[in-house]
Amino acid sequence: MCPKLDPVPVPPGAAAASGPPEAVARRIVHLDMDAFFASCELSKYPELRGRPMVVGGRRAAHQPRLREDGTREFSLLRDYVGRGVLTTATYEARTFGVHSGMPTMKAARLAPHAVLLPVDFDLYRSYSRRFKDAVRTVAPVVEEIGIDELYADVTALEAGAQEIAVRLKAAVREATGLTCSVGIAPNKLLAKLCSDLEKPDGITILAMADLPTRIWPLPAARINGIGPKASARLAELGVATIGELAARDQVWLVERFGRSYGRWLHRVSHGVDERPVVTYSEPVSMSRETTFERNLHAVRDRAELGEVFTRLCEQVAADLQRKGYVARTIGIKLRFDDFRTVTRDLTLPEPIADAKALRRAAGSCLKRVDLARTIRLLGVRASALERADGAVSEPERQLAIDFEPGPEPSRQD
Ligand code: TTP
Ligand code: MG
Ligand code: MG
Repeated sequence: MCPKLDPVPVPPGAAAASGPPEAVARRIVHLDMDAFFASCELSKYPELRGRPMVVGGRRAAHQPRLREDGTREFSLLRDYVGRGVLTTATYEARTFGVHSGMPTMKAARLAPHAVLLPVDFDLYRSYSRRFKDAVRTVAPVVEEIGIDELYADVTALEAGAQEIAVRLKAAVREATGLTCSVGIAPNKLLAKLCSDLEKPDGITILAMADLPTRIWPLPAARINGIGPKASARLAELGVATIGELAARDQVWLVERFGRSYGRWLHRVSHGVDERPVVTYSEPVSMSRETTFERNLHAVRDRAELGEVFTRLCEQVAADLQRKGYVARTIGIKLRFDDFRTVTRDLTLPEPIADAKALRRAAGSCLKRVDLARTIRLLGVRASALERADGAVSEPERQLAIDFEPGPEPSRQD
C-alpha cells in the first residue's frame, strides 16, 4: 500500500491557501541554563571561577574542606576512584573533552587537575525554582521541561524577539547570578535546537528561512526523539545531518522507519512542529531517597535507620504540602548490599500529606520486606496524587525530567 503523504510544510507567513491554515506565526522560547549544576556550585565557591571543574563526586569523599586560614581545599579529578559519572562540567573543563555522562575515571585521565565537587540537588532545585520564577515575570506562558530548561510562548508579547531574549536573560541573571542561553523560533523543536547554537550565554533567533543554513548542517541525533538506535540506522542509510534527512523522500523514510516515525522524521527535518506550550504539569509522584555512607542493618543499626526513614517521610510530606498535593499510595524502595532492589507500596482509603501518617504507611510497607541483608539505599515515594484543594487536575503527566539523576541521593520526581 502506498503511504499517504503529508502536505509539504509551508513556512509560517506563507499564503494560507497553499497549505493548512497557519493561525498566527508563533514565537517560542527555549531557555537552558549554562553548565547548570557547575554554575550553581560556582556561586558557593566563587574562587573556582575560571578553573576547570566537574560535578559528580560523593558528598562524603569530595566535599571541600575548610583550611585553618579560611581558604578551601578541593578534591581533584585525579584523586577520584569509583564508578560514578559526571553530571556536568564547566566550559573550562569541557575544553579537555570531558562532558555530562562521562565516567569520572575517564574524565580524570583527560583533565586530572580539574576540581571535583559532589552533587547537591537541593541547591540545584532551589536555583531551578528561582530562574523559572524570574522567567515568568517576563514571559508568563511557561512549560517546565527539566531542572534547567523551559519553553515559553511569547507570541503575545509586544516586544521584538531580541528584546525579549535580552529581558529574559537579565531577569534570570538578576534572580540567580547565572547565565543561560535562549533560542527563539517559530516552534518548540526549532527553539530547542537553536538555544544550543550560541552556548554559553547566547541568544539565537531563528526564522523558518534560516533552516537550510543553521539547522540542516546539524547532526540528525540533535533532534529530541532521534535516539541512538534511530541515528545508527540513519547513519547506515547514509543520513548524518538533518539536511540529509530533509533531502530524503517521505515515502523512502516511511518504508524504512514505519508510517508514524517515518512521517515524523520527515516533518521534523523540515522544521515542522505544532506542539503547543503546555503550562500545566502535574507530578505523578514525589519521592526522596538516600544512599547510606555505609550499609545499615535493620537490627544492628535500628536507631540510625529509623531516623533516616522518618526524615525521608518528613521530606516527602513537606514536598507534598509545599506543592499542594495529597497522596493515596505510599511506597518504599530498598536496595541491599547485593544491589537487589525491592519496592512495596500501600494504597490508603483516604489520601494523606501528613508526615506521621506517611511514616505509618511507609512503616507497614517495610514490615513486608525480608531485612536479613544490609541496606545501601532507602527511599520513600508518594504517588496517586490528588490536588489538596480538590481542584480537578489535567490528565496525569510525568513532570518532564530529561536525564537520569546523578550519583547522589535525594531527588524528587
Ligand atoms: P544540560 O542542560 O544538558 O547541561 P548543562 O546545563 O550542564 O550544560 P549546557 O550549558 O550545555 O546546557 O543539563 C542540565 C543539568 O542536568 C546539568 O548541569 C547536570 C544534569 N545532567 C546530568 O546529571 N546528567 C546528564 O547526563 C546531563 C546531560 C545533565
Ligand atoms: Mg543546561
Ligand atoms: Mg538542559
